[in-house]
Amino acid sequence: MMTQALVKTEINLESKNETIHGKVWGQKTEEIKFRHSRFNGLVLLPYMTEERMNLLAEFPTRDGDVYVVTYMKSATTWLAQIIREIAKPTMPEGLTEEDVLGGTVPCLEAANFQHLAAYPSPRHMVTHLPYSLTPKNSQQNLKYIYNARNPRDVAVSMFHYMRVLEKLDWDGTWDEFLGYFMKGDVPYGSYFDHVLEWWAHRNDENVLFLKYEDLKKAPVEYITKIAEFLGYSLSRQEAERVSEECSFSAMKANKNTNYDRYRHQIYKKESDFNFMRKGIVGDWQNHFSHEQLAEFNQLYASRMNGTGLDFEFTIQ
Ligand code: PPS
Repeated sequence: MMTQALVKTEINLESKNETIHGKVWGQKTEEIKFRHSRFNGLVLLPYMTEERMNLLAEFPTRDGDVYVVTYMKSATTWLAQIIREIAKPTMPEGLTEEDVLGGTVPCLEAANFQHLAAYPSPRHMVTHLPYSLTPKNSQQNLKYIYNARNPRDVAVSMFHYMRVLEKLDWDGTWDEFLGYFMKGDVPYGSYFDHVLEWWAHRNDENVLFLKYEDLKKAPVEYITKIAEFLGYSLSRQEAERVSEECSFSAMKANKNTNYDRYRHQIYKKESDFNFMRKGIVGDWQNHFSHEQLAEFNQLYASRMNGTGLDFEFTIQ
């Protein structure tokens, strides 16, 4: 999923009376120097206006819906592609992959609800919304796949991404960004709140809680688990095929997953940013100073100790 979801026609169509098209979204403040919006105290991407958030709160769920949920930069796009390869979701009649951000696995926050209503069941959608704001309906059979990634690499990935997003209009330093991240003053709020709220629901029957580092280490095993959760039974050979189609290099070369088609709408003009940036575990080692890491580890311990949730920060 491309978080800075700026497929303008979609956002525009969702707007009830006023046109958002062409308007500068969000604001900068003394404390937060990138453009952002806020909803009930939560920092969000600038296009997520109060109007849009209120619409999202009333999102009409449908029996069979599958929501892929992640904090930003936790490989939403990877999960979406795995789902495409397993479930083979299709576009609604009359819409092409180019019409809706995410195509066959659309992004909930960015999409036009009329478009989402037209998707055949079961719908598969991606979102970065925190637990409290993710659509729910106890009368329906809704499934959630949550993918968590270690926060050091999430911070690094988010830093690089936010610096190139045109609408955020920010090119601050890593040091400045890490300050925001540790305070939770980044789009979608505190990383720790996000993962821990979902972790608390990891044993719910309709929740599959995964980790990026596990997927990296054993893609075939976890792809098989995802398939089972969705009601498919994959042979080892099929799971291996999915794993290959969804490898970092395959996705980097695939126009449906590298988001290059949106680059002029999303990135700063001068940027040669690649959405499929590095796709590794451990890039944090190229960014954190000794002091930053010590401070970060303190925060990590204060939030994670005793929760049972932990991450690998390097893998072989
Ligand atoms: S977004 O914008 O928040 O929706 O981005 P998201 O898709 O969640 O996360 C992008 C990061 O996921 C990495 N990625 C992958 N890593 C390994 N294998 C595969 N197949 C894969 N697909 C996406 C992507 O490279 C981004 O991480 P970084 O560290 O920046 O490279």
